[in-house]
Amino acid sequence: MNACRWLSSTLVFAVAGLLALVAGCDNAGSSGSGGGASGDALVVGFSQIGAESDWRKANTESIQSEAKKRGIDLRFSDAQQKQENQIKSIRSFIAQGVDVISFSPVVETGWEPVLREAKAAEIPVVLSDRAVEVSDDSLYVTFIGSDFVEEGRRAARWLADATGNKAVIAELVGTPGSAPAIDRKTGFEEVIAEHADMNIVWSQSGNFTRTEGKEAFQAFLKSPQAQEVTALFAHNDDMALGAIQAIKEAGKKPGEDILVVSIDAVKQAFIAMTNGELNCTVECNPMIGEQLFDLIEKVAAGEDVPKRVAVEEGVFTQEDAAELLESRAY
Ligand code: GZL
Repeated sequence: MNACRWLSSTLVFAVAGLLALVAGCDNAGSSGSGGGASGDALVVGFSQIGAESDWRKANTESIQSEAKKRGIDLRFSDAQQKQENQIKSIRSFIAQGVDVISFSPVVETGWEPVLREAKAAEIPVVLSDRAVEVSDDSLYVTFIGSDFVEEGRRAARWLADATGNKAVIAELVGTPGSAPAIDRKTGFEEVIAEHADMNIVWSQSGNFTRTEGKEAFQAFLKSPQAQEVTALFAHNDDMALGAIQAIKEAGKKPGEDILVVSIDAVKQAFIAMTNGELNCTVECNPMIGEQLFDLIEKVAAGEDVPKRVAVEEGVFTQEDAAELLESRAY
């Protein structure tokens, strides 16, 4: 996208400015070819999933603040967790002729048509946070995100250690069809399959939100089957915090009657661990703005980048929580 620039009042600059102004505005809104800004500001279209969790809000803040720090013209859209909104935004970015498109895909499938349109417009695509399932991986240049399978394994390993490999488990699943929901479940089940006395007896989506996590678990706690449950595995902290509220309202002690292990490691999870209500949270780092724009700037400059970039993260328990709480950035 060419930025319309306002120049000083001398005749030479005025004429040059007028020509640049006409040229720049001609490109605004036309179906530009993308692939490189003729102005000096890099123009990036970013489609964010929504604001469904504390993790997502921190991820958005990291992306927006890093773009501002770098003087990048960020066209940012919030899809309210709806794929059709993300597809509309990506089409708009193509029409605007942005230099690079980046997005966090709410689910893994259904992206090929719009990614083919971006490729036809010669606009490179960078996946942020979550992966897509496509038949042709040239439809995106690179993907930066966490290893969700390993996050699921880490949650299961903690639970096995904490229970002597014996737990009757309820599971709150993330958004159906999303990479983190699919992969965290895969990793968790891979580890508990090694222990005959660790079994998932109930599994339902809470769509990564606190409200839906509470509602789903509240209903489950009313069932006879809930009486045998000794542990809850939630695919993110927000659903775990909703379920913790439901457990307390049912007259039980979260963290004791029902152990709770989740993923993200947001600040509210650290507070719940200091209160003894959450037992373990596996880190999934949302603060990827710097790494993301390093990649995007390289892609815009036509430099080679790895197809997959991982994000470093750890595991935190009640023993860590008090001393680390203040240092948590999200
Ligand atoms: C994980 C991210 C997930 C978080 C949730 O990288 O995609 O989405 O775990 C968020 O909190 O909603």
